[in-house]
Amino acid sequence: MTELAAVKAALRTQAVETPSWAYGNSGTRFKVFAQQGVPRTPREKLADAAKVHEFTGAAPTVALHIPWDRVDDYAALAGYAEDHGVRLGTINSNTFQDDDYRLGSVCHPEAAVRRKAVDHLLECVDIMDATGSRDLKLWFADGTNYPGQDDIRARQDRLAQALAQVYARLGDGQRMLLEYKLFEPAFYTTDVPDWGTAYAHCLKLGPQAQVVVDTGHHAPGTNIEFIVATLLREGRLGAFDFNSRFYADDDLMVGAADPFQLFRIMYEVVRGGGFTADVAFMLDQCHNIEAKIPAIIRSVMNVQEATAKALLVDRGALAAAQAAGDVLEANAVLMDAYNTDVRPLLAEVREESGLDPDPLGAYRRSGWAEKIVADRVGGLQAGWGA
Ligand code: PSV
Ligand code: MN
Repeated sequence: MTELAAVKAALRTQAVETPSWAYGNSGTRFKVFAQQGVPRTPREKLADAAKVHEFTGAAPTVALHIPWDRVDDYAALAGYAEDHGVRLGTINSNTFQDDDYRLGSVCHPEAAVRRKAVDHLLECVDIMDATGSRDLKLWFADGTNYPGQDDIRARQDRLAQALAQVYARLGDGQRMLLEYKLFEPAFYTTDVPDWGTAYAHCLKLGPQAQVVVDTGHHAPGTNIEFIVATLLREGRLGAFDFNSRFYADDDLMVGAADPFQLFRIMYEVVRGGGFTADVAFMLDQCHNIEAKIPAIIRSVMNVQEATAKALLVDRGALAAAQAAGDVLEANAVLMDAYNTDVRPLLAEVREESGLDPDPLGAYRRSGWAEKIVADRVGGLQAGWGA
Protein backbone atom coordinates (compact mmCIF):
# COMPACT_ATOMS: atom_id res chain seq x y z
CA MET A 1 0.00 0.00 0.00
CA THR A 2 1.33 3.47 -0.84
CA GLU A 3 1.64 5.95 2.00
CA LEU A 4 -1.30 7.94 0.73
CA ALA A 5 -3.42 4.80 0.42
CA ALA A 6 -2.58 3.98 4.05
CA VAL A 7 -3.63 7.47 5.15
CA LYS A 8 -6.90 7.11 3.26
CA ALA A 9 -7.52 3.66 4.72
CA ALA A 10 -6.95 5.03 8.22
CA LEU A 11 -9.31 7.95 7.58
CA ARG A 12 -12.01 5.55 6.45
CA THR A 13 -11.90 3.85 9.85
CA GLN A 14 -12.43 7.08 11.77
CA ALA A 15 -15.47 7.19 14.05
CA VAL A 16 -16.58 10.24 16.03
CA GLU A 17 -19.37 9.72 18.56
CA THR A 18 -21.89 12.52 18.72
CA PRO A 19 -23.68 13.51 21.94
CA SER A 20 -27.47 13.32 22.13
CA TRP A 21 -27.58 16.59 24.06
CA ALA A 22 -25.91 18.55 21.28
CA TYR A 23 -29.08 18.09 19.20
CA GLY A 24 -31.25 19.72 21.88
CA ASN A 25 -31.52 23.32 22.94
CA SER A 26 -28.75 24.79 25.03
CA GLY A 27 -27.47 28.13 26.18
CA THR A 28 -25.71 29.89 28.95
CA ARG A 29 -27.02 30.74 32.41
CA PHE A 30 -28.28 33.95 30.83
CA LYS A 31 -30.50 32.53 28.11
CA VAL A 32 -31.38 29.36 26.25
CA PHE A 33 -32.45 30.24 22.71
CA ALA A 34 -35.02 27.76 21.44
CA GLN A 35 -34.55 26.69 17.82
CA GLN A 36 -37.26 25.37 15.53
CA GLY A 37 -37.20 21.67 14.68
CA VAL A 38 -35.24 20.65 17.75
CA PRO A 39 -35.87 17.03 18.91
CA ARG A 40 -38.42 16.39 21.61
CA THR A 41 -37.51 12.80 22.39
CA PRO A 42 -34.44 10.57 22.48
CA ARG A 43 -35.69 8.98 19.24
CA GLU A 44 -35.79 12.35 17.48
CA LYS A 45 -32.25 13.05 18.69
CA LEU A 46 -31.17 9.72 17.20
CA ALA A 47 -32.88 10.55 13.92
CA ASP A 48 -30.83 13.78 13.74
CA ALA A 49 -27.65 11.97 14.70
CA ALA A 50 -28.35 9.47 11.92
CA LYS A 51 -28.28 12.37 9.44
CA VAL A 52 -24.82 13.39 10.66
CA HIS A 53 -23.64 9.83 10.04
CA GLU A 54 -25.42 9.60 6.70
CA PHE A 55 -23.55 12.63 5.34
CA THR A 56 -20.16 12.19 7.01
CA GLY A 57 -19.93 8.39 7.20
CA ALA A 58 -17.91 9.01 10.36
CA ALA A 59 -20.41 9.34 13.22
CA PRO A 60 -21.81 5.83 13.72
CA THR A 61 -22.59 6.05 17.44
CA VAL A 62 -24.51 8.39 19.72
CA ALA A 63 -23.78 9.05 23.39
CA LEU A 64 -26.70 9.14 25.81
CA HIS A 65 -27.01 11.19 29.00
CA ILE A 66 -29.10 9.73 31.80
CA PRO A 67 -31.67 10.95 32.86
CA TRP A 68 -31.95 13.30 29.87
CA ASP A 69 -32.40 10.28 27.58
CA ARG A 70 -34.30 8.05 29.98
CA VAL A 71 -36.76 5.69 28.23
CA ASP A 72 -38.77 2.68 29.36
CA ASP A 73 -37.20 0.28 26.91
CA TYR A 74 -33.51 0.74 26.12
CA ALA A 75 -33.31 -2.34 23.93
CA ALA A 76 -36.09 -0.84 21.79
CA LEU A 77 -34.19 2.46 21.63
CA ALA A 78 -31.10 0.58 20.50
CA GLY A 79 -33.22 -1.13 17.84
CA TYR A 80 -34.57 2.23 16.68
CA ALA A 81 -31.02 3.55 16.40
CA GLU A 82 -29.96 0.55 14.34
CA ASP A 83 -32.95 0.93 12.04
CA HIS A 84 -31.65 4.44 11.36
CA GLY A 85 -28.09 3.31 10.69
CA VAL A 86 -26.48 4.30 14.01
CA ARG A 87 -25.77 2.61 17.35
CA LEU A 88 -26.03 3.72 20.95
CA GLY A 89 -22.66 4.58 22.43
CA THR A 90 -21.35 5.82 25.73
CA ILE A 91 -23.70 6.19 28.68
CA ASN A 92 -23.07 9.47 30.53
CA SER A 93 -24.13 9.64 34.15
CA ASN A 94 -25.63 12.72 35.75
CA THR A 95 -25.16 13.38 39.45
CA PHE A 96 -25.29 17.15 39.19
CA GLN A 97 -28.90 18.18 38.74
CA ASP A 98 -30.68 17.18 41.90
CA ASP A 99 -31.16 19.33 45.00
CA ASP A 100 -29.62 16.54 47.06
CA TYR A 101 -26.32 17.19 45.31
CA ARG A 102 -25.81 20.75 46.62
CA LEU A 103 -22.72 19.60 48.55
CA GLY A 104 -21.69 16.96 46.06
CA SER A 105 -22.75 13.49 44.98
CA VAL A 106 -20.31 10.61 45.51
CA CYS A 107 -18.16 12.91 47.69
CA HIS A 108 -21.08 14.33 49.69
CA PRO A 109 -20.57 14.34 53.47
CA GLU A 110 -23.81 12.35 54.02
CA ALA A 111 -23.80 8.63 53.32
CA ALA A 112 -27.42 8.65 52.10
CA VAL A 113 -26.63 11.09 49.31
CA ARG A 114 -23.56 9.13 48.33
CA ARG A 115 -25.69 5.99 48.20
CA LYS A 116 -28.21 7.71 45.93
CA ALA A 117 -25.43 8.82 43.58
CA VAL A 118 -23.86 5.36 43.47
CA ASP A 119 -27.27 3.81 42.80
CA HIS A 120 -27.62 6.12 39.80
CA LEU A 121 -24.21 5.05 38.50
CA LEU A 122 -25.16 1.40 38.92
CA GLU A 123 -28.40 2.08 37.06
CA CYS A 124 -26.27 3.46 34.23
CA VAL A 125 -24.42 0.14 34.05
CA ASP A 126 -27.80 -1.66 33.87
CA ILE A 127 -28.63 0.62 30.94
CA MET A 128 -25.31 -0.25 29.29
CA ASP A 129 -26.25 -3.93 29.53
CA ALA A 130 -29.52 -3.20 27.74
CA THR A 131 -28.06 -0.91 25.07
CA GLY A 132 -24.91 -2.92 24.49
CA SER A 133 -22.78 0.12 25.31
CA ARG A 134 -19.15 -0.42 26.16
CA ASP A 135 -18.40 2.76 28.09
CA LEU A 136 -19.73 4.50 31.19
CA LYS A 137 -18.57 8.10 31.33
CA LEU A 138 -18.40 9.67 34.76
CA TRP A 139 -18.08 13.35 35.36
CA PHE A 140 -18.62 14.69 38.85
CA ALA A 141 -19.56 18.28 39.61
CA ASP A 142 -18.40 17.57 43.17
CA GLY A 143 -16.22 20.07 44.95
CA THR A 144 -16.33 22.95 47.40
CA ASN A 145 -16.69 26.69 47.11
CA TYR A 146 -14.92 27.84 50.24
CA PRO A 147 -11.74 26.91 52.08
CA GLY A 148 -12.66 24.77 55.07
CA GLN A 149 -16.07 23.84 53.67
CA ASP A 150 -15.24 20.13 53.69
CA ASP A 151 -12.27 17.86 54.17
CA ILE A 152 -10.41 17.60 50.85
CA ARG A 153 -8.82 14.26 51.68
CA ALA A 154 -11.96 12.66 53.08
CA ARG A 155 -13.74 13.57 49.87
CA GLN A 156 -11.08 11.65 47.92
CA ASP A 157 -11.70 8.62 50.14
CA ARG A 158 -15.45 8.82 49.47
CA LEU A 159 -14.81 9.15 45.75
CA ALA A 160 -12.53 6.10 45.76
CA GLN A 161 -15.16 4.05 47.61
CA ALA A 162 -17.91 4.98 45.16
CA LEU A 163 -15.77 4.32 42.12
CA ALA A 164 -14.77 0.92 43.49
CA GLN A 165 -18.42 -0.08 43.90
CA VAL A 166 -19.23 0.87 40.33
CA TYR A 167 -16.07 -0.69 38.95
CA ALA A 168 -16.98 -3.98 40.61
CA ARG A 169 -20.32 -3.94 38.77
CA LEU A 170 -18.78 -3.60 35.28
CA GLY A 171 -19.15 -6.57 32.98
CA ASP A 172 -16.36 -8.00 30.87
CA GLY A 173 -15.59 -5.64 28.06
CA GLN A 174 -17.26 -2.69 29.79
CA ARG A 175 -15.19 0.31 30.79
CA MET A 176 -15.41 3.19 33.22
CA LEU A 177 -14.23 6.49 31.79
CA LEU A 178 -13.36 9.11 34.40
CA GLU A 179 -13.51 12.72 33.26
CA TYR A 180 -11.74 15.61 34.99
CA LYS A 181 -12.43 19.34 34.95
CA LEU A 182 -10.56 22.01 36.84
CA PHE A 183 -13.51 24.09 38.02
CA GLU A 184 -17.21 24.78 37.54
CA PRO A 185 -19.62 24.40 39.15
CA ALA A 186 -17.33 24.24 42.19
CA PHE A 187 -15.07 27.26 42.46
CA TYR A 188 -12.57 26.43 45.21
CA THR A 189 -11.81 22.70 45.02
CA THR A 190 -13.03 20.19 42.50
CA ASP A 191 -12.79 16.53 43.48
CA VAL A 192 -11.54 15.35 40.08
CA PRO A 193 -9.83 18.52 38.85
CA ASP A 194 -7.05 17.16 36.65
CA TRP A 195 -5.71 14.20 34.73
CA GLY A 196 -3.39 13.24 37.58
CA THR A 197 -6.25 12.76 40.02
CA ALA A 198 -8.29 10.85 37.45
CA TYR A 199 -5.28 8.71 36.58
CA ALA A 200 -4.51 7.93 40.23
CA HIS A 201 -8.07 6.69 40.79
CA CYS A 202 -8.07 4.68 37.56
CA LEU A 203 -4.75 3.08 38.44
CA LYS A 204 -6.14 1.83 41.78
CA LEU A 205 -9.34 0.56 40.15
CA GLY A 206 -7.85 -1.53 37.38
CA PRO A 207 -7.44 -1.68 33.60
CA GLN A 208 -11.14 -1.14 32.81
CA ALA A 209 -10.88 2.36 34.30
CA GLN A 210 -9.60 4.93 31.84
CA VAL A 211 -9.21 8.70 31.75
CA VAL A 212 -11.31 11.00 29.55
CA VAL A 213 -9.73 14.16 28.21
CA ASP A 214 -12.37 16.83 27.62
CA THR A 215 -10.46 19.43 25.65
CA GLY A 216 -12.40 22.26 27.31
CA HIS A 217 -11.50 21.27 30.86
CA HIS A 218 -8.07 22.79 31.36
CA ALA A 219 -6.57 26.04 32.53
CA PRO A 220 -5.62 28.41 29.71
CA GLY A 221 -2.23 27.55 28.28
CA THR A 222 -2.29 23.89 29.38
CA ASN A 223 -0.38 21.67 26.98
CA ILE A 224 -3.14 19.12 26.31
CA GLU A 225 -1.09 17.11 23.83
CA PHE A 226 1.44 16.40 26.56
CA ILE A 227 -1.35 14.95 28.71
CA VAL A 228 -2.51 12.87 25.76
CA ALA A 229 1.01 11.55 25.12
CA THR A 230 1.45 10.67 28.79
CA LEU A 231 -1.90 8.91 29.18
CA LEU A 232 -1.34 6.91 26.01
CA ARG A 233 2.11 5.92 27.21
CA GLU A 234 0.53 4.67 30.43
CA GLY A 235 -2.26 2.87 28.57
CA ARG A 236 -4.93 4.96 30.29
CA LEU A 237 -6.37 7.23 27.64
CA GLY A 238 -9.92 5.97 27.24
CA ALA A 239 -11.64 8.77 25.41
CA PHE A 240 -11.89 12.34 24.31
CA ASP A 241 -14.71 14.78 24.81
CA PHE A 242 -13.92 17.14 21.95
CA ASN A 243 -14.99 20.78 21.90
CA SER A 244 -13.18 24.08 21.77
CA ARG A 245 -12.85 27.03 24.03
CA PHE A 246 -11.69 30.59 24.11
CA TYR A 247 -12.16 31.25 27.82
CA ALA A 248 -13.55 28.49 30.07
CA ASP A 249 -15.59 25.38 29.27
CA ASP A 250 -17.13 27.06 26.23
CA ASP A 251 -18.26 23.82 24.50
CA LEU A 252 -17.85 25.39 21.05
CA MET A 253 -17.32 23.37 17.88
CA VAL A 254 -14.09 21.38 18.08
CA GLY A 255 -11.33 22.88 15.98
CA ALA A 256 -13.07 26.24 15.81
CA ALA A 257 -11.03 28.10 18.41
CA ASP A 258 -7.67 26.45 17.88
CA PRO A 259 -7.31 24.07 14.93
CA PHE A 260 -3.55 23.91 15.50
CA GLN A 261 -4.08 22.56 19.02
CA LEU A 262 -6.45 19.92 17.66
CA PHE A 263 -3.80 18.89 15.13
CA ARG A 264 -1.15 18.66 17.86
CA ILE A 265 -3.46 16.48 19.93
CA MET A 266 -4.26 14.22 16.98
CA TYR A 267 -0.58 13.96 16.14
CA GLU A 268 0.13 12.62 19.65
CA VAL A 269 -2.79 10.21 19.26
CA VAL A 270 -1.36 8.86 16.02
CA ARG A 271 2.20 8.87 17.36
CA GLY A 272 1.14 7.08 20.55
CA GLY A 273 -0.84 4.34 18.82
CA GLY A 274 -4.14 5.77 20.05
CA PHE A 275 -5.90 5.88 16.70
CA THR A 276 -7.75 2.66 17.52
CA ALA A 277 -11.13 1.65 18.90
CA ASP A 278 -9.59 1.66 22.39
CA VAL A 279 -9.79 5.44 22.41
CA ALA A 280 -13.32 6.78 21.98
CA PHE A 281 -13.46 10.04 20.06
CA MET A 282 -16.56 11.86 21.22
CA LEU A 283 -17.91 15.33 20.85
CA ASP A 284 -19.21 17.15 23.93
CA GLN A 285 -20.54 20.40 22.59
CA CYS A 286 -23.47 22.77 22.79
CA HIS A 287 -24.71 24.75 19.83
CA ASN A 288 -26.33 27.72 21.47
CA ILE A 289 -26.68 30.12 18.56
CA GLU A 290 -25.87 28.11 15.44
CA ALA A 291 -27.94 25.42 13.72
CA LYS A 292 -27.21 22.18 15.49
CA ILE A 293 -26.99 19.43 12.87
CA PRO A 294 -24.71 21.34 10.46
CA ALA A 295 -22.57 22.44 13.43
CA ILE A 296 -22.11 18.80 14.39
CA ILE A 297 -21.32 17.86 10.79
CA ARG A 298 -18.75 20.68 10.74
CA SER A 299 -17.25 19.39 13.99
CA VAL A 300 -16.89 15.85 12.64
CA MET A 301 -15.20 17.32 9.55
CA ASN A 302 -12.85 19.37 11.74
CA VAL A 303 -11.77 16.22 13.57
CA GLN A 304 -11.26 14.47 10.22
CA GLU A 305 -9.13 17.34 8.92
CA ALA A 306 -6.92 17.41 12.02
CA THR A 307 -6.56 13.63 11.82
CA ALA A 308 -5.66 13.69 8.14
CA LYS A 309 -2.94 16.25 8.82
CA ALA A 310 -1.64 14.20 11.74
CA LEU A 311 -1.52 11.09 9.56
CA LEU A 312 0.38 13.02 6.89
CA VAL A 313 3.28 13.92 9.18
CA ASP A 314 6.42 12.41 7.64
CA ARG A 315 7.38 10.42 10.71
CA GLY A 316 10.65 9.20 9.20
CA ALA A 317 11.80 12.72 8.35
CA LEU A 318 10.67 13.95 11.75
CA ALA A 319 12.55 11.23 13.61
CA ALA A 320 15.69 11.93 11.56
CA ALA A 321 15.53 15.66 12.27
CA GLN A 322 14.89 15.01 15.96
CA ALA A 323 17.78 12.57 16.20
CA ALA A 324 20.06 15.08 14.49
CA GLY A 325 18.95 17.80 16.89
CA ASP A 326 17.77 19.82 13.92
CA VAL A 327 15.22 21.96 15.68
CA LEU A 328 14.12 23.99 12.69
CA GLU A 329 13.79 21.01 10.37
CA ALA A 330 11.81 19.00 12.92
CA ASN A 331 9.44 21.88 13.40
CA ALA A 332 9.20 22.37 9.63
CA VAL A 333 8.25 18.71 9.07
CA LEU A 334 5.39 19.02 11.54
CA MET A 335 4.25 22.37 10.14
CA ASP A 336 4.34 21.03 6.56
CA ALA A 337 1.72 18.48 7.52
CA TYR A 338 -0.33 21.04 9.42
CA ASN A 339 -0.25 23.47 6.51
CA THR A 340 -1.41 20.88 3.98
CA ASP A 341 -4.89 21.51 2.64
CA VAL A 342 -6.42 18.11 3.30
CA ARG A 343 -9.90 19.01 2.14
CA PRO A 344 -9.41 17.55 -1.37
CA LEU A 345 -8.03 14.33 0.16
CA LEU A 346 -11.05 13.99 2.45
CA ALA A 347 -13.41 14.74 -0.43
CA GLU A 348 -11.76 11.89 -2.33
CA VAL A 349 -12.06 9.53 0.64
CA ARG A 350 -15.77 10.35 0.87
CA GLU A 351 -16.36 9.83 -2.83
CA GLU A 352 -14.53 6.52 -2.72
CA SER A 353 -16.89 5.49 0.10
CA GLY A 354 -19.95 6.46 -1.92
CA LEU A 355 -20.58 9.67 0.02
CA ASP A 356 -21.12 13.18 -1.23
CA PRO A 357 -17.71 14.94 -1.11
CA ASP A 358 -19.40 17.94 0.54
CA PRO A 359 -21.28 16.74 3.67
CA LEU A 360 -22.61 20.18 4.59
CA GLY A 361 -23.90 20.87 1.09
CA ALA A 362 -25.46 17.41 0.92
CA TYR A 363 -27.20 17.99 4.25
CA ARG A 364 -28.52 21.37 3.11
CA ARG A 365 -29.84 19.87 -0.11
CA SER A 366 -31.45 16.93 1.70
CA GLY A 367 -34.32 19.06 3.02
CA TRP A 368 -34.00 17.50 6.50
CA ALA A 369 -33.73 20.92 8.19
CA GLU A 370 -37.02 22.04 6.65
CA LYS A 371 -38.68 18.69 7.34
CA ILE A 372 -37.97 18.73 11.08
CA VAL A 373 -39.17 22.33 11.38
CA ALA A 374 -42.45 21.32 9.71
CA ASP A 375 -42.84 18.02 11.57
CA ARG A 376 -41.73 18.82 15.09
CA VAL A 377 -44.45 21.16 16.15
CA GLY A 378 -45.76 21.10 19.71
CA GLY A 379 -44.39 19.06 22.58
CA LEU A 380 -41.49 19.89 24.78
CA GLN A 381 -38.15 20.44 23.09
CA ALA A 382 -35.18 18.60 24.53
CA GLY A 383 -32.42 20.61 26.03
CA TRP A 384 -29.20 20.39 28.01
CA GLY A 385 -30.36 19.88 31.54
CA ALA A 386 -33.93 18.94 30.67
C1 PSV B 1 -19.08 18.66 32.16
O1 PSV B 1 -18.78 19.98 31.88
C2 PSV B 1 -19.20 17.84 30.90
O2 PSV B 1 -18.05 18.02 30.11
C3 PSV B 1 -19.44 16.38 31.18
O3 PSV B 1 -18.94 15.57 30.15
C4 PSV B 1 -20.92 16.34 31.20
O4 PSV B 1 -21.50 15.08 31.21
C5 PSV B 1 -21.20 17.16 29.96
O5 PSV B 1 -20.29 18.24 30.10
C6 PSV B 1 -22.57 17.62 29.74
O6 PSV B 1 -22.61 18.57 28.71
MN1 MN C 1 -17.30 16.48 28.83
